[in-house]
Amino acid sequence: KLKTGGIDWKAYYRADEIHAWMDSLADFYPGLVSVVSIGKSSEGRDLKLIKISKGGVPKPTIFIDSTFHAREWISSAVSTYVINQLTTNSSQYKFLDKVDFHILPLVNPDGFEWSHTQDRMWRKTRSNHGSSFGCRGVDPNRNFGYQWGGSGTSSNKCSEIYKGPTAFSEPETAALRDYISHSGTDFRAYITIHSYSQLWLTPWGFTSDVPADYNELESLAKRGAQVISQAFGTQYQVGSSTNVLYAAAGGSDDWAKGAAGIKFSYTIELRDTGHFGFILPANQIEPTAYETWQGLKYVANSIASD
Ligand code: ING
Ligand code: ZN
Repeated sequence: KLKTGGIDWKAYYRADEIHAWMDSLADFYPGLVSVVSIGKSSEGRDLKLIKISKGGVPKPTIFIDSTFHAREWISSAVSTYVINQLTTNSSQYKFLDKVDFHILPLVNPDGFEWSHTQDRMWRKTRSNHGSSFGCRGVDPNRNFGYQWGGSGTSSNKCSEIYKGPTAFSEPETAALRDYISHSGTDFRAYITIHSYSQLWLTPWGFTSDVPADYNELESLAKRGAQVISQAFGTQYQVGSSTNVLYAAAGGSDDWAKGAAGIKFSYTIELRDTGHFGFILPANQIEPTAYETWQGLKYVANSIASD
């Protein structure tokens, strides 16, 4: 635990605590870490992204985000665990000579705070699109501009899967798009962390067809899932979103692959399979984060040796 802005993986933390901790890492590891705000949420919160790089020439980069959905608290507990590993144990990870990481723990900080203070089961953003019933928010994972508005989305402002009035209507999804498209980074993997169901999902979400290079995506995901299971026996299912779960257009992984051209684009649905669901007890943070980190290291190693 650092002296300033400390968090741990025994409890869930608030947006301000997570963001302050990220800033403290940038102070503590100036040669390894930088923190930038890639934009602001509807309610004006920073969208803080941490870059972890040993420096030198720009390297192939793994992008990880979490907390698209407000109630999926375990997702940012895992992404912060990854950040903690990559910073406090950086010398242990040889792949950092070959790859950089850009990590955005709280894509939807407004919804996350709403889930902490008002409604534990909140999913969407907190934007106001003029619903006559006073309904707020858009499903950020239906708001991306690749096949936007297709299967598994809704035009109803009160729906949990409201796609928004237009693609990228939300400042949060627009900021993510702009960062990935314009930062000039060579992104090789896009990994968005959700919960729950224990799934390692590939595109597409808009169709039951699979990408032309599906065999490569599936092979890496299956090996990653195998590595996860070796920690505590947690079983993950692997396949495309539509085929394993349900059709849902406008997801960020479809956009990352289809529009941004990032080859290894995945959605990971963490523990559990429904017993606790979104309300995963804090005593499962450490094992969940540890096992997921094993799978993510496998991805990092395979991109580093590419
Ligand atoms: N599940 C995802 C959702 O947004 C998903 C599933 C993944 C849909 C990828 C589309 C693309 O509905 C959760 N739990 O949020
Ligand atoms: Zn989700």
